[in-house]
Amino acid sequence: MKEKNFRIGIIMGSDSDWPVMKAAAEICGQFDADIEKKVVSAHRTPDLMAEYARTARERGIGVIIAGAGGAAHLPGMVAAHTTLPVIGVPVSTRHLKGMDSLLSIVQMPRGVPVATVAIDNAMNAGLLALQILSLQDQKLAEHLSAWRKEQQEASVKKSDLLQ
Ligand code: RP5
Repeated sequence: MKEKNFRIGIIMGSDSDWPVMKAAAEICGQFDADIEKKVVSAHRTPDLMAEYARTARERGIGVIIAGAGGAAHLPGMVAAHTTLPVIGVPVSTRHLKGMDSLLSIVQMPRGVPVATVAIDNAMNAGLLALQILSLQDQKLAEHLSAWRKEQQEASVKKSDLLQ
């Protein structure tokens, strides 16, 4: 089996977050990342969450993507237990449409950062994780540039539809 050069942790508070979070796994998979996916809840399994975060670096993970909805403490609590970069994905909710998740994730106190993407934008979390890892991986950096170029070309082609 081909050896994967970089490993990304994708965690979420509940399996109900997966329909949103799978976009992160899909884009990381496109770039051939080794992905570790898990349901880890800050509220329902706090000990497991702490253990996960404390041991992530020794398991070879370079960046953690954490998605949660509502009182979305997972990204912040994971960030409290590791110095790996943590990217939070606010998952939309039925009652407050994800504003609750967004504010819970983005308003971290000084000293414990979490990079926060837009509500339900797990794809951007995956891309940001890849970009961080590309600092140490030239091939990945080139792959990301090629992907951006394709996106640019596809966007330009859309003008044809306007004629
Ligand atoms: C959060 O509560 C999860 O991240 C999820 O977004 C939300 C609802 O969880 P379930 O009740 O669907 O398991 O912890």
